[in-house]
Amino acid sequence: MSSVTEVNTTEYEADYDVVIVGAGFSGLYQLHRLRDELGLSVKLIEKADDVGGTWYWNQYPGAQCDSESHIYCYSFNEDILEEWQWSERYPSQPEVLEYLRFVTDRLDLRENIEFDTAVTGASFDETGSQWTISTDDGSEISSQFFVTAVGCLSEPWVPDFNKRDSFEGESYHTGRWPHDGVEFTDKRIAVIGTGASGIQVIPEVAKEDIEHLTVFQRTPNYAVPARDRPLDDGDWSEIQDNYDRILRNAHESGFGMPFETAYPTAEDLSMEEVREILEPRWQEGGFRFMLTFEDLIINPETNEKVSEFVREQIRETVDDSEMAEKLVPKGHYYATKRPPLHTNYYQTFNEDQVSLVDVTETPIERMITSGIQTTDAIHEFDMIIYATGFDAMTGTLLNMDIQGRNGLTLEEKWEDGPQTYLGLSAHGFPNMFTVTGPQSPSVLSNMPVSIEQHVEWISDAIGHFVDNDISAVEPRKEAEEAWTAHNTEVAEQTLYPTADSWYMNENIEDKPTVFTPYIGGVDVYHQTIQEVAEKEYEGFDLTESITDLDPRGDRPALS
Ligand code: NA7
Repeated sequence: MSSVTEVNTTEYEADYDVVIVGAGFSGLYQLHRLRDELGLSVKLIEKADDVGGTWYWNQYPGAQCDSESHIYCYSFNEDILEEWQWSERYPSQPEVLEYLRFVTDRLDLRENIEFDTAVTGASFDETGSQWTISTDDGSEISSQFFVTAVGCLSEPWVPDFNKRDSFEGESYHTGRWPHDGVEFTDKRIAVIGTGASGIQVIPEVAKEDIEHLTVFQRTPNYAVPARDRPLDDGDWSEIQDNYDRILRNAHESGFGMPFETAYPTAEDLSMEEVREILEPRWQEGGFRFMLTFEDLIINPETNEKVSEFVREQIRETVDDSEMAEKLVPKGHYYATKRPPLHTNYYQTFNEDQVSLVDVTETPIERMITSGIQTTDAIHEFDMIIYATGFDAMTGTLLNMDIQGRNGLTLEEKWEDGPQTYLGLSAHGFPNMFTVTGPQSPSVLSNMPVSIEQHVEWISDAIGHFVDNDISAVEPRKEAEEAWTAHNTEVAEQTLYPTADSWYMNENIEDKPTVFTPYIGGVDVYHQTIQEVAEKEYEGFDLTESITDLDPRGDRPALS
């Protein structure tokens, strides 16, 4: 059970009931739910000049969602589901952005969004049980609740290469791509990084009338063909006829996708039998391939067979055997780093104007005015594209200077890695909720499914607190410790911790090595957070507001 303390807050009227940060998938739905279903006063603050979040910033050529379009969408509104028709199996960045603009206008959300405004600080004032949020235009506003909807991969990361700024040509990060496009014609171009973004941008750049493309690869990836295709009216009516079932299955699955794993294990199968099973799934493409064997991510024997199958496909696709060997991943298990989908990625390396530098053999020594110097050569470029990823999961949250009770900063609290209760809240930070925060399924799921779970849970919780005159709500330290320990325990039963991935914070040197998302499954997770709500927010301390107590009276100590 939760415990309730009583305190007077009537003299501390906040500007808003809720301030939300971020106008991507999460923030938009959060705004709608709180404003239109609960009737609360809500302000949404967004750094960009439009909605879209990830899909606003990542406008590089080839940017596309790896989830299939009919499940990469909101499911909460029947009319929106009926009115919107996706054009491709996987939605490209422009189409997702258009969709989010459509939803924004359809729900009339713009009037509550302050664009072009970055949050520079947020601090919790204990006396009034409210947050003060500072922004880069010098303003401050207050709210009882503070909801971060800042995404998991929104803080671009550029490695600290020696003399990084000395390069005098053009340079771009995929996660901050210029919205008026980039001209590639006749240029010598470098792409650093072969994660999901690099794997999407590389074939698109190679298609252009360029002089040369050089890919700098540190870790080869296991990329599975997307097999994208247009969706016609026939496809669409089939989806519409089954939409309820498809979306229900997605919400009740482990990864937020409506595909069932077909086989329990490959442990006892020969490589020949594994090939027979995987071949049709490889031809079908997409994440269904990853979900072939149930124990893929816990059983090294199954994983090794699936990994070997992917290696065989790469060797078959790339003509030059030396190049193929460089592109074949050997040092980590399949899917322990984010498994990308691709369209013609490996085929690109058969083109004359494309070359590959393996930086584990010839590391980058420094950036120079004309390009990149490795241990064995000087490579001259007109343009460097950094596809080097993000300060994932915590980067944006920690850069917002969030201060909880007694001036404790989130940065101090998470010095050794995130500690949360349910990936939704943190002890010492009352009345703050994180949509798809660290230690929730987030990036290990089809994001809109996890986003809807969180937004609906947070909305119900805030509605309950408002209805019951709860002025402050904060998870207990023991509840948070138990959730953090559970996260680690579940992760340790899998192969994930064996890889140097951004799931493990390993892409950035100073970050603590810890598995950051929750791998217990979207379905299990949903049940857990629902039970917490049903038990009157078990694990939280609730502070009730009444008028006849001293506002500076007893408060739970920051332990
Ligand atoms: P990722 O998946 O973090 O990929 C970043 C890539 O950059 C990856 O190949 C890294 O190699 C590489 N990298 C990072 N630092 C260096 C240095 N110092 N030298 C060479 N190469 C480097 O980011 P993405 O943007 O591709 O994808 C992020 C998510 O966005 C994706 O999962 C989707 O959810 C959408 P490494 O593997 O670390 O050796």
